[in-house]
Amino acid sequence: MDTSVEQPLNKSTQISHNTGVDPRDANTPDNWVPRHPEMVRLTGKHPFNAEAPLSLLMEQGFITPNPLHYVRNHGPVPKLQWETHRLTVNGLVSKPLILSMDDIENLPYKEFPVTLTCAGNRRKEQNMIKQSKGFNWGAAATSCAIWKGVPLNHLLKLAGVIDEKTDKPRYVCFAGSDKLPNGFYGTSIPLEWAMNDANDVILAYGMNGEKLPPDHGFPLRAIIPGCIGGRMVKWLSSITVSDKESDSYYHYNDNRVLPPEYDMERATKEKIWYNPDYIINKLNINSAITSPAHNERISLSSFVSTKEYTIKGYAYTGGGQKITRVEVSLDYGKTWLLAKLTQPELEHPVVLKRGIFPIPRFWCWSFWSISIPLYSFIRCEEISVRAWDATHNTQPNTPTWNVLGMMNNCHFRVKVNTINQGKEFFLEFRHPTQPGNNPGGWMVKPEPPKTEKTVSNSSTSNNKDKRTFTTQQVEKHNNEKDCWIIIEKKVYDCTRFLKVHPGGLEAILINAGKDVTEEFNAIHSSKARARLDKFYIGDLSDNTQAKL
Ligand SMILES: Nc1nc2c(c(=O)[nH]1)N[C@H]1C(S)=C(S)[C@@H](COP(=O)(O)O)O[C@H]1N2
Ligand SMILES: [Mo]
Repeated sequence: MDTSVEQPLNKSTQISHNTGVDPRDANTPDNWVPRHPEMVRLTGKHPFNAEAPLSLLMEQGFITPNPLHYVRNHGPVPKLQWETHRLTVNGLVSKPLILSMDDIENLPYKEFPVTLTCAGNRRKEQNMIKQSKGFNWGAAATSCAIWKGVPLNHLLKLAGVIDEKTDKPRYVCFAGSDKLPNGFYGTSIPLEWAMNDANDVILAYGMNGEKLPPDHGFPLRAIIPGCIGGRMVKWLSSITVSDKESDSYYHYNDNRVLPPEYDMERATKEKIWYNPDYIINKLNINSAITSPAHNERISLSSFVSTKEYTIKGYAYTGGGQKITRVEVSLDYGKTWLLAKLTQPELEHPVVLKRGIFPIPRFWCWSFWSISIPLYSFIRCEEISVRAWDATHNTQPNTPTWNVLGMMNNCHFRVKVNTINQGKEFFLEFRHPTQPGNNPGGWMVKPEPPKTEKTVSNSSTSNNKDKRTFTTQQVEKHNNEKDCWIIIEKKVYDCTRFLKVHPGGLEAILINAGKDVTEEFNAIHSSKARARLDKFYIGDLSDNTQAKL
């Protein structure tokens, strides 16, 4: 590892970098991709979407070690080779290029830290209000690494980009190598954004002094500082300069904030996906409390010996703006206390080496902390946080639900409860949610107990001659012509559904014949569950254990 990358600001707890293949990936197309066992999986076994446990992420400090960086994969990781991979640069250019990775590595480079954030960060809070179309991100869909790569403007000049200065709209379209149910992953940004040197758009082949790990786009990906993660195409295979935006399905159908009254049906009917006003590019301002952690406790007896508690967290914003202040409230936002801010980016050796722009751009997260006397918790029911940036933009008090569950940035609230165990009294803290289907969080409503009525209303009642199957019997129906699955001990024959499944045929087929409860619940709404009722054929017999 390049030593300039290591820096004193990290109090990194040693985490293993020699992560092997996780047994959970054994029967998936990703059975060759090394992954850290502590990553919290959010979409069952496959595809891999994961975040680090929030406290573990924060313990790493400013730079996130590669194995703990959040991952967002729409499908299987393409198996690419450094030696054979090629990048094509074409479209509105006078000298189209086909470059090898060695060619790219021999071009000038920039190296600097950037915080990547998925536009779905903190989505589970929205899902607790109403299930959106997206899976349950907690507050750790954000991570920071040192990226190294060729400036995109340099490459485009080499290719002889045509009419760079035109007043007509021009776009740089990126395409990945991951073939998904609706074609290759791809998206675009305005050409002008890519050409402005101060925007630092690069095509990266290095991450924290190493080659990119497979999950993060090996061998090449786009890094667009200040932008949502969704535009930073991984496994990059082509760049096209065009007078139109990317034609990828994913450019239009993902990473948009639709008005709250739109559900999927209405959005598609009204073709609202193509409304340019709803695209997300720059990140919005956001912050979260990371200490106290969820379920952290303070014994009231410690009030005698310890006088203070330090509340901590992160904050970030988009477009290179500076976070200028973070405030904490202990009384539901009636009054706010000013937290101490640190911006490790400004002192980072890699940043100092390249020099700070006359007007500094902030591409990274900031950290904040505030020490309060322990007794201030006594009447406190909730700790909340909000950040402000240089444009005096701040976070809203309440979330605005939208069908893709994007850009949630309402005040992050941690509840404070007093509990007792025997004679001991504790303060116990609860975060709004826990990532994935993990239980816990004050926003999570307890499951209503299953009454006779709810059971008889469910799919079982539609079938008079109810059949039962063993897991071994279900396992045999594992292909495109005959495909059964198990969800919560119910067996479904979804052969007829395969072709029309919105998530694609593959998504079901890799689980054919298996128990998919975890996968299904991670991403589907109750509506989807209702749609499945038609395919219900019977129950799993009690003497077989469902394999999870
Ligand atoms: N080719 C490709 N690029 C992709 C994606 C993908 O699924 N395929 N996911 C995008 C999304 S939504 C995000 S948030 C970032 C995540 O990058 P990471 O997995 O390295 O954290 O990659 C983006 N680039
Ligand atoms: Mo994302």
